[in-house]
Amino acid sequence: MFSDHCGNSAITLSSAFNSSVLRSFHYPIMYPNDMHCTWFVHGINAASIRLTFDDFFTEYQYDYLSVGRGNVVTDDSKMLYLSGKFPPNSVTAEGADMWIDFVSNNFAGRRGFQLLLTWMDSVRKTKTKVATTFFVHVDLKIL
Ligand SMILES: [Ca+2]
Repeated sequence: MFSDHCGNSAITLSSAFNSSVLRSFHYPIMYPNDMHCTWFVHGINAASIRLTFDDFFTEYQYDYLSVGRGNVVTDDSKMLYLSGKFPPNSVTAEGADMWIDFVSNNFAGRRGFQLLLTWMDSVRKTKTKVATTFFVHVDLKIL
């Protein structure tokens, strides 16, 4: 497993830096085989964290993205388990923490994903300063 392709596993959002982009390694070029990446998103004083799918394409039934609430990866906290190319528009985890986990198997990649992570101060209210002025790119690079 190539966890060294995953970039920084901790992604912090705050009212000043309230959104972040998470891309799969090499996006939009095919991600490698045998990857296992886990990212933990924490929003300082956030009421919820929203993940929006800008783009998503993984090998159907073999390469999976999981998303859950909280800061521990468990089946109980899992909210989404996705492969292929038809994600929902977004998923929102109540609370200040969300985890994201990606696993690819030993053959055949796809272009991967680009996800927008947004800090929210209530369950359905997004702060307005998202994305343009305060934009943090989390580009996944070999450490
Ligand atoms: Ca695969």
